[in-house]
Amino acid sequence: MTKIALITGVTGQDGAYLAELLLSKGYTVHGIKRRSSSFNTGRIENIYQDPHEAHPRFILHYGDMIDSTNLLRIVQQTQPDEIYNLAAQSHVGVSFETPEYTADADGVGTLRLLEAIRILRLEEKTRFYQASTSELYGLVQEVPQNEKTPFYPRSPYAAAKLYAYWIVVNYREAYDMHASNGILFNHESPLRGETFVTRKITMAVAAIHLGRQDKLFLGNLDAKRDWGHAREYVEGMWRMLQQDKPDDYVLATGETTSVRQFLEWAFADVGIALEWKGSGIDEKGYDSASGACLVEIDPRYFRPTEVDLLLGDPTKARQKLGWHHKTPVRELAAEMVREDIKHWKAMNSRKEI
Ligand code: NDP
Ligand code: GDR
Repeated sequence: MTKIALITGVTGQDGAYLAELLLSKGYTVHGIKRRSSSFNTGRIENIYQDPHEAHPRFILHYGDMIDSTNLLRIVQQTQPDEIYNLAAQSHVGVSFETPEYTADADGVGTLRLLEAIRILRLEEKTRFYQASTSELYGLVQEVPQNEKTPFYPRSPYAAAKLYAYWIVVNYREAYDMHASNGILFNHESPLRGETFVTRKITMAVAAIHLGRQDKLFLGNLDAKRDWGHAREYVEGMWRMLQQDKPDDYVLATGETTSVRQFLEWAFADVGIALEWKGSGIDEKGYDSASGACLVEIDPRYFRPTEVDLLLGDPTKARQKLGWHHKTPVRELAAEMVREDIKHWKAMNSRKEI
């Protein structure tokens, strides 16, 4: 029997990779996309299927995590074997600007989906994956961070995801649901949203290299993150739902890198060695060959409360799921720069038409 999956957040980075993975495994994949006045399906163009085709295996539904009846109806119509809840206002910085919306979409939205499963009496049929996050660890309590490390959220985003994490655990225990939290550390790719720091850097470096942009403004360069490749992390999500028993797992690389280091690598990939002068918000990065100023600090990108250091311990996922990351962060940075150079070149040729 063909398995049926429902993915919320299918138009995002992880949704796109996961939909592709599940289609390759023979699933019928339903995805929820938001109504938008501008195009928001760019990442899933390659797997899009015309709804007029006979028996499409990739089907999109309009929906929103803040609309209970809509979610209930989609779950009822699709009768999924697996739900992957990836939809979220996922930007930590933006969550300080939109805290109530973030709580609704990321926190209560998760509850709405779990309730849909319960109301429709699908507890025995439907397995549930929750996109939990290393942001739950927030203020450093211990490193490396594993499934037993205490949480200390440092943003409205992390607080909303903390609620989602615990409501998943509670529904698993209260109603015997197959519901699992993937506590994923940062994962990036050429499909990464353009305002997250890695992609912001690689797009700017590619644009500077091609003469389209002069410099880049960033916030805290000293934050450290455990960065892996998104394509590998969605495989881990799927593996969690193939286990006999639900559980919570950390997916991480076990290595941490500063924003500054990632930035230096990205510039090195276009042949530029950065030289730093000044300190604090007056620190600037220069092209050591030409002397041009390429990086400045803009305090607007500082967060009211920051997460300084994330470093995950993926031992449990390795032992129980047989999952491990493959792409080192240095290679990831190089791939993203390469793809962004192609991206800007394609934009150029589109302009010429
Ligand atoms: P993205 O921001 O790329 O994608 C988020 C998706 O959620 C998009 O499809 C977006 O739609 C959708 N969405 C946002 N708000 C709503 C809403 N109210 N109703 C319905 N859909 C909504 O995130 P990622 O793919 O990077 O991450 C996927 C999930 O994993 C998120 O929940 C994120 O918080 C979590 N996570 C991500 C990590 C990472 O490093 N990438 C690490 C740990 C957890 P649209 O395209 O229209 O904006
Ligand atoms: P993060 O990712 O907050 O870890 O959340 P992001 O790339 O936004 O920030 C990482 C670190 O870089 C610092 N930083 C900047 N960040 C952004 N966005 N823009 C800047 O200009 C900038 N300058 C410095 C940040 O302060 C931070 O320390 C991501 C999201 O995908 C979440 O949804 C997910 O849960 C976590 O990863 C794990």
